[in-house]
Amino acid sequence: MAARRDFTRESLAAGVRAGDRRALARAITLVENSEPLAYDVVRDLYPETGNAYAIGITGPPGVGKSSLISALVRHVRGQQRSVGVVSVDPSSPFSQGALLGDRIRLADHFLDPEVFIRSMGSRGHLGGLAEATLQALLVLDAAGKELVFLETVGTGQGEVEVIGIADTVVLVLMPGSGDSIQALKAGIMEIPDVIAINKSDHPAAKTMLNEVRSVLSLDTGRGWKPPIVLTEAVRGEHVPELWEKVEEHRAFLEQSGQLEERRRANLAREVFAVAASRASRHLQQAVADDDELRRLLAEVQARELDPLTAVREILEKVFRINDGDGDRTRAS
Ligand SMILES: Nc1nc2c(ncn2[C@@H]2O[C@H](COP(=O)(O)OP(=O)(O)OP(=O)(O)O)[C@@H](O)[C@H]2O)c(=O)[nH]1
Ligand SMILES: [Mg+2]
Repeated sequence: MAARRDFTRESLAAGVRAGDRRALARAITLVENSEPLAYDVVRDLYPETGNAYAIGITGPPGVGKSSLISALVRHVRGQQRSVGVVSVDPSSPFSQGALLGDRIRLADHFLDPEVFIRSMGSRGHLGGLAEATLQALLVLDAAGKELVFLETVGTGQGEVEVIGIADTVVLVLMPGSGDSIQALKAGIMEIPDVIAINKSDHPAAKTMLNEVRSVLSLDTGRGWKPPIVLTEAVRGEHVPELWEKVEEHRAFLEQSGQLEERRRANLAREVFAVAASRASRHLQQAVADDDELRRLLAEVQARELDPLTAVREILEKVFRINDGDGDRTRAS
């Protein structure tokens, strides 16, 4: 094994394959910092991935996502399954903030060699958080983790990218998170696969349950009806039931052939999203660096040139695209 901080492409890939914690930590740090070595290692490992089952845990701030993951990890460790946890905090410029809270929540598992826990903030992700999350998942997958939990705060659209790579998405709500109910109802938030109403010790838990049920009754025509589980993460109440629902969803996907389909769609979307975000960054940089392109923008702002003519000229110069379709620039 290589000396400390002395990983080569080969030794790092080998270390990850062997599930070596130090190699895993190093590989994910490299991924976080968009280092070329991470790119090489993930590239080497990619053919060996596809075995881990990824569970996305999303929901508004403070509903108990980390507490639930901690309880779920305890539960699945009872079944001897190896686990990875990636906790993503898009709002945190540094991962330390997220880490502190999660350290407390997930502290029970830090000494367990079969559990690898990592927090990621938005710091330094040239390629975006979704890209880093996908890479981290692939690293944990190649390391032989059977289950990988992905935690991210979500109240609407932003988290979709991060959670979009999960096989099963669990939305965690708590009594009083009415905004999420509205978001679900309005279709801003996609209907998840499983819903946990956590902090069920709260007196308004039943009301919340009824509200969620009524929203879900509007969602027809899917083969899978999202089950709702009332949980109390800190005491581990109904955590086995929640896990059972995740397993049922997995069985449903596998038996109906939808798991493969979903993974294919997720990967395609991920590749497209990353490519689009890079193209968008490239475009911004190119315009910022080019006097002529900046002048085009100024002319639009001065109402001397119409916007679509500027779009056409910019696209032609930056990407050599000349189909004249202005809408295509709205990469998001
Ligand atoms: N009463 C009660 N409190 C809970 C329960 N689950 C979690 N909490 C508490 O809620 C607070 C937030 O829990 P976290 O697990 O950090 O929630 P989170 O959703 O991960 O929070 P962020 O990652 O910051 O969005 C903590 O103080 C927990 O102890 C529960 O079932 N009942
Ligand atoms: Mg958390």
